[in-house]
Amino acid sequence: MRPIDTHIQNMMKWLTLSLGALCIAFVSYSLSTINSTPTEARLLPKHMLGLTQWETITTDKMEKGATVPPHTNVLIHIPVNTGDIKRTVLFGRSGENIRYWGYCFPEDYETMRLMEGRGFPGRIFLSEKEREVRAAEELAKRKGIFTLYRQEELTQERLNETEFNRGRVRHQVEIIKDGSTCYVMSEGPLPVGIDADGDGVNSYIEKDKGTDPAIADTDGDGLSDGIELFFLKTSPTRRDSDGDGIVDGLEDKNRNGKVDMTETNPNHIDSDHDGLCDGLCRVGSNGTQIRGEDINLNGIVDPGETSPVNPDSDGDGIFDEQEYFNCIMETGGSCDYSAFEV
Ligand SMILES: [Ca+2]
Ligand SMILES: [Ca+2]
Ligand SMILES: [Ca+2]
Ligand SMILES: [Ca+2]
Repeated sequence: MRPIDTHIQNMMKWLTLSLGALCIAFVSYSLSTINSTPTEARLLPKHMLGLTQWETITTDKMEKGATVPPHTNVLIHIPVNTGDIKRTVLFGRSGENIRYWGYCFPEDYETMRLMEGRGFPGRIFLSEKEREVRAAEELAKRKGIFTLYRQEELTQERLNETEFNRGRVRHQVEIIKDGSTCYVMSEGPLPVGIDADGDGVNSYIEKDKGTDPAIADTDGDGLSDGIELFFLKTSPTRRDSDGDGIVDGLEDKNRNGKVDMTETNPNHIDSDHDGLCDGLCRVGSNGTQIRGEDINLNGIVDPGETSPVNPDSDGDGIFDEQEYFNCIMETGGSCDYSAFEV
């Protein structure tokens, strides 16, 4: 690793560990120089300027989607009138694996100036990973202290209680207002952008995944792009992700992004593992037969259909697929859903 990289990484670590004090330094500095210098210069104390690279993500870039580079001081300008955005959406839900932290200022510096007397005017945010690491550091510190001096008080409860949780870092923000200017420092690249259609997917990820940033449900299957991408892991551009004939929105009926007990799995053609697919699937050696459970593909168990979430729909101890074969034996083949045969 080049010395400059090591230096930047050390800086990153230092910045992270000194978050609270540093933010206050930033703000004091910014308030003292309002209107006389560029924003970048206002947000860092003089002695730190030039040590780490700066990059600004403009409102234009935010609309199209951009990447926050790692180990860089990044300023992002969130466009006005685009609606408040969750931190997790703004940074593309990458915070569970990547340490990042930052803070946002109100749209206008006048508001900030008015808030000056009432403590820190910016709002701090931390990624999930950052919180986890901080909590672990606090825990390690606490364990050390208790082991040496207060071993008798080392209960599980005390171990779980961290200084961090008791408010060492205050004013954490999860909803970021449009028009805000935010500073962010990250250990890894972050996909960043606005969420114009409110589907929980930012403009960078919409571009990356080929979904429409102006339509919340790109494939029109009843599930938003965000539910599909982040929760169900189904395709946001294909209505029937698993190809069993039932569209994703009829499989996750209550559209909560989870496969509940009474729902079929939109990523598995045979949810109850009884050998018959949830809707209708091509079977047989040449794929000319069509067989399944919800044969009219409406997401409801109608008379004449077996349940795609119960391998033994009538509870007689014989699995549905066997019942199907029994039916063929008894009727000479009229269970073959010939109406659907191709
Ligand atoms: Ca979106
Ligand atoms: Ca969809
Ligand atoms: Ca399906
Ligand atoms: Ca089945």
